[in-house]
Amino acid sequence: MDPELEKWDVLFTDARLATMVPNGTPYGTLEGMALAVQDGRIAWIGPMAELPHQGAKRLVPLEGRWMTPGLVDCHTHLVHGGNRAAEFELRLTGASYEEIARAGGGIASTVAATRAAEEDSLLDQARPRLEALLAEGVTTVEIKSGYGLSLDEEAKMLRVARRLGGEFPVTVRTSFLGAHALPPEYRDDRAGYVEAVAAMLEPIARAGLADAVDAFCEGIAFTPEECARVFEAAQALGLPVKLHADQLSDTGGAALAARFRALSADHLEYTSHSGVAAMAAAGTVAVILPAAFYTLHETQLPPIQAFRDAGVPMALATDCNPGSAPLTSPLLAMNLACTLFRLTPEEALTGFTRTGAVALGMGASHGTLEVGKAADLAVWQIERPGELAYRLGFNPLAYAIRAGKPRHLPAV
Ligand code: DI6
Ligand code: FE
Repeated sequence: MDPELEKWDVLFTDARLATMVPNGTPYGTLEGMALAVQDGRIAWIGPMAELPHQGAKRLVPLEGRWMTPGLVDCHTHLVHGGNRAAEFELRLTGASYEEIARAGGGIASTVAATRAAEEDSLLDQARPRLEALLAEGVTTVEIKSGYGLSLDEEAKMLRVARRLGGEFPVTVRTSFLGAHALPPEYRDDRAGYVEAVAAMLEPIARAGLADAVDAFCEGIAFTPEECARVFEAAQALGLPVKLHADQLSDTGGAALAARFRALSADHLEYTSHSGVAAMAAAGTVAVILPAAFYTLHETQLPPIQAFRDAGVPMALATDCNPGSAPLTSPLLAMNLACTLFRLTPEEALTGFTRTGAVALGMGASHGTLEVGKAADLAVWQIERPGELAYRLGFNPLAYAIRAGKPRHLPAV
């Protein structure tokens, strides 16, 4: 056989690996390592001294730099029309997020801007936000619909999400969030809209536009019973579910998510201890979203210690959305989670890698540095992994690799 064919595609040498696989050391650290990539997957990991003489088509000496799994941003509303800076200014004069929503602003104003935008314009608007995530090492991103609120408009948003995945070196997972808000044309017919959402699922699924189904369970959005109706329709189609749960009040959202074996329940500031226990029993991931807490001046802390005590895995995400979390920085989300919620930097990085992947149903293939997993990697100019959560507004990414392909060529 041609010896060239035997060679690995890429070989990283002299690396410090934060594998994020529990091995008794913080971050699952392995030092003095080599990592080989073949066909977009991690093919070999081992000490430099045990490196086989296989050779590689491309050799990348890391000179002791840290490598982590590529970041997984498991909760975003990245595709949307317009922005809500005016609402930000209103809130600073005293109006609350809920008051603005009840007065017809909030999500409804983004629905109007999203409906008014052509598909290509939505794509143009989303690109720079995605580029900002990629610049900080994101290799997988979840993108929700939820600002269209009709079959055609939700499908438009999800097509834009799919197109972003085709255009950029990133894995995109989509969630259908038809039950995000009541659209104006259904103002007096809640039940009718919930049935309409349930009916949207089949064509959305048939078009391959949704990897999961999400809903907003909240006083200003949908009741647990209404969300359950949507979840039943999702499960009948074999689609996994997720839930915006207990963000502004305790509506029993965590327990509802657990009842449907949701991949994740997200936000959770007001989740009760019985909700935590239900999530633990169901294996539902808690997605922590500190940017929304920060932006809304929330004071109710999510039950972080209860999640730890119950063994509920915590993921972390930007929640990138135009209202409650206009954030496109996973590193700042890590800092906020540590500073506001007392996550450890290791929990924060775990939340953006291993557990973020689990929250998307991708735990078997993504989120850690392990042989056989996707070669989605991030290389950082740092002395210790805790630096990723420590700074505000500084990006130490050297470069990222997605499916084995360097996104930015390393300067070697
Ligand atoms: N919770 C959120 O964080 C976003 N949606 C939701 O249900 C906020 C959406 C927005 O304000 O536009
Ligand atoms: Fe959200």
